[in-house]
Amino acid sequence: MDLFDDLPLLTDGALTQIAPGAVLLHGFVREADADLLQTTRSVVAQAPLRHWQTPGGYTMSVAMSNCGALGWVSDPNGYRYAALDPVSKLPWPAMPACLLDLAQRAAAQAGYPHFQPDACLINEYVPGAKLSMHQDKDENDLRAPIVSLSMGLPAVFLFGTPSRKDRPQRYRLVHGDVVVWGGPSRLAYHGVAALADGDHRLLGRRRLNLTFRCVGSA
Ligand code: MD3
Ligand code: FE
Repeated sequence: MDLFDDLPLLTDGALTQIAPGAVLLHGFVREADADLLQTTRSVVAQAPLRHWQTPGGYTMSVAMSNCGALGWVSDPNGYRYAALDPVSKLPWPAMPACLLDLAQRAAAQAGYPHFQPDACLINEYVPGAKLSMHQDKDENDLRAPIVSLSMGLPAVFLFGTPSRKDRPQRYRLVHGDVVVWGGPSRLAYHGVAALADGDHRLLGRRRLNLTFRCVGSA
């Protein structure tokens, strides 16, 4: 009998159910990480990362860009999905095939075989950057999951419930992890704690997070 039989295997390829409908695929990107990163760099070369203003009048510490038909943006009038980058007035870069493929394979592995994302939000964190607790509910089809890919420095992810009052659980998300958030977890409150400093072999003092979404039309 193996003493470690009942401990979760947090190795690449392992899968952890973190909540009903939320599945963490440890190290899902495997050796494709440098290619995915290069592809992400080519997207942000066309659509620069920006610090949006929130409706509350704050400047976000996380810098954001998008690829795909629609992109998430914010200004003092509110949050929305838009087909054009409001600064350049250009369409967002198309979603690169390798990113779409990764998101679809992850969704299928988590039990969502027909995932067709039309938006990919790219978040860049530097040490100290954080994302306050929020729900993602501006998408029209809430039956579709959101797929997230973490790259670079590790982050402490705060994962609550659909009720704002419940205290969040904390999870560490590391380079190469993919999480699929659907079903009962789709409207959970969540956020990211202030990024701790560090030095990642590919990204230096940064974390990138990509979230793939089905926004659809209203
Ligand atoms: C759980 N981004 O962009 S990804 C966001 O690490 C966002 O940049 C975080 O929250 C980040 O909106 C978290 C994981 C994530 C994304 C969407 C979710 C978790 C989610 C939607 C519902 C529940
Ligand atoms: Fe979110």
